[in-house]
Amino acid sequence: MSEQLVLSEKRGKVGLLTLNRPKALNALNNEIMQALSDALLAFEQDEGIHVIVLTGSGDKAFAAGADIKAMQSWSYMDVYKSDYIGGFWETMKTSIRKPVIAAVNGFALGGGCELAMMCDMIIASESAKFGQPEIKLGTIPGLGGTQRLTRAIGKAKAMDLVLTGRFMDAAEAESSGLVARVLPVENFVDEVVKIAEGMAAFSSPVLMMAKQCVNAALETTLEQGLQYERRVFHATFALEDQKEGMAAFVEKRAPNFKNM
Ligand code: CO8
Repeated sequence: MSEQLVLSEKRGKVGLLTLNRPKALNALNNEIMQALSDALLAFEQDEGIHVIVLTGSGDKAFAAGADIKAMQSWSYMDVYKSDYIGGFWETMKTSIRKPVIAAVNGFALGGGCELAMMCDMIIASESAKFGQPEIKLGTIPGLGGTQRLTRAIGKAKAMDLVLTGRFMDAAEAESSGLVARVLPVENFVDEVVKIAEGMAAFSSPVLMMAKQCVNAALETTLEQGLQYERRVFHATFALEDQKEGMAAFVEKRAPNFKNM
């Protein structure tokens, strides 16, 4: 039996997905991206799961990029026709409404860094290394590296990484704004899952609404974003969970969200 390319595990209300090509530092090919897409959609459809965590197997890499061995002999038409990996973002953008945390435990390079940036939040281990080294291969980032990285860390740092191909360590990634938190290497994934469990205890529809609003900030003018946020804020008052959350606060007890 062939090895599973993406391992899927439920930990309470947290869905943990692990890229599983450790010998190739979890390099991304069409098969692993299809498996990841399927696994994400399965958790999206599972009402018991509120938050998804994505990490890499082995202790060396989240993902060391697109699979260079698979790509090396491709012609322009091969890449164009296959839209190599490109369709994955469509799934993330339109179908995955639950929060996805990238737990980056080692190298997140090229497509690996781009995959982490497609997630809603990046938590890095102290050993994490980020980079867009495509320039060394005679190509450029093709999954958002020039766009998302620039929005995340600004032009100066993005130009530095994209034009020199150098790697950025976890501390620099955190101070640059790419990474939300840096955690010790020891028990790293378990600690990220704990953070995810904390989020997963909240109302699932409200988590989705909050995610949608933060993402809107990247696509709209400030005025449009503020309008959008206000409408969604109003909409939360139609939820039982808003009634429960505020009642629990007033009654000095823990809320019991029903996800409705
Ligand atoms: N693709 C395929 N195999 C890889 C990759 C990769 N990206 N990265 C590592 N591997 C393999 C190695 O070939 C090696 O396999 P083998 O033992 O069979 O030779 C194994 O993983 C271990 O790697 P190393 O021996 O090189 O390990 P080191 O610790 O010496 O080095 C590094 C680790 C620094 C991470 C090094 O492996 C490296 O530089 N890897 C390549 C990083 C890179 O350039 N990434 C960018 C790839 S291009 C890309 O991602 C473009 C995305 C655009 C998508 C476009 C869609 C439209």
